[in-house]
Amino acid sequence: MIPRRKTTPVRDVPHTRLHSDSELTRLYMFEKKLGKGNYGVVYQATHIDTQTEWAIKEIPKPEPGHPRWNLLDNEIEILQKVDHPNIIHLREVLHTAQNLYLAFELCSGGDLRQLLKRKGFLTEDEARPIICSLAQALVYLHRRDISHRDLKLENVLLKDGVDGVDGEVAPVVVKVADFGLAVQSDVGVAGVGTLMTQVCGTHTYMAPEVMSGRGYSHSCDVWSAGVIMYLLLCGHAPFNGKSKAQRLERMSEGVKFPQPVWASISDTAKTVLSCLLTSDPVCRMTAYQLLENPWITGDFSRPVRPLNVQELMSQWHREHAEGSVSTDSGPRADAPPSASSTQNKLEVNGHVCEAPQICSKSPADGAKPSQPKRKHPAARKKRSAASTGEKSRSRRK
Ligand code: PIT
Repeated sequence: MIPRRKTTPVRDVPHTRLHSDSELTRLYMFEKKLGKGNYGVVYQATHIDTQTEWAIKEIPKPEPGHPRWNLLDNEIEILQKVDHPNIIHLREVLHTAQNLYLAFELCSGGDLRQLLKRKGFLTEDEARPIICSLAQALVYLHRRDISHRDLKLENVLLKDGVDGVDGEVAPVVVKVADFGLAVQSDVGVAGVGTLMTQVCGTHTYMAPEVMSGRGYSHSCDVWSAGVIMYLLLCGHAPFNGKSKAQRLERMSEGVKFPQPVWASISDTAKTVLSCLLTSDPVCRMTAYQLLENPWITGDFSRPVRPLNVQELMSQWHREHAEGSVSTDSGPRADAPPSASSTQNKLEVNGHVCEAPQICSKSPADGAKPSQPKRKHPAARKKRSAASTGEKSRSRRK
């Protein structure tokens, strides 16, 4: 069980009031433009006293009382609460009369969209550490009841350049950025209680429950992580459509793998994608379950834990199916309350999970019990997919 947050401590990020922009240029030397995000331009800059490199986002101040102030205050408050190796670090906030400046750690390698544009697609071995880091950042945020709500390739930054020998992607450190749409809900709210309903984010990455205006929670970030993983592995978005209705229809049908490149991608990766891109948010994999998945850990020797209530219930039914349980003699004393299952649907406390998930099945590929255990990627050196017995491309564009 994931421990829930009590209160999230706020880091002591210095706030400096400056009289003019020239005072700012005495502190920092502004260099090249790194990018343009929501409501601001990001520059590389050197802190003159320490000769250290930073990324500074310049945001024009809205009029006093403008609703954008609430968004900015919220963004800064969340940035002050986070401290994780895979989340961009806010160092300092500076104000002049016209502008707000947020000084972040420097990520000089660009973002995942630029990387994908250069490479076309990534191999599983290249994508795995990126998805693992993303999952670690999401577990951290979701434990604090923070939903990012705008995860996309552009918002995942690379700490350093990644071009290794022969066009291979060298090991990367990625950082989640742009908390402009993030929210921290009251304890438990985004996780299990009252749901958010505001439609926000970017269409390609938007979970169906967000797009349709139904209530949503942290699990919308997991959907976006699934879209990112799909894009990284094949270079195409998983769900397209001319209209919102068509996109929603395709999402409810489940993820498909039509491009030829999928033929050389492991079933384990496809299973993970099916679990991340499950349209019912209750049945969707969590960030924590993603971290524990064999595609990430490489450990195929342990049975995968049930991923959701539906799977838990299926497991319960399997375990109780033989002999002792008579289904027509009323519920057993140890039957989970208010749960019932029909062939393809399972109702848990009033919620019906639609499509049956395959996520906790032992992976068909590479799941030989005799395989050597691999350590978690965070603690191990990179090993090739071949050593895990997984079918994996060794392509290079
Ligand atoms: C870069 C390079 C870099 C940091 C950033 C961008 C930061 C972007 C950012 C934007 C936000 C936010 C957090 C981080 O809330 O080193 O290209 O709106």
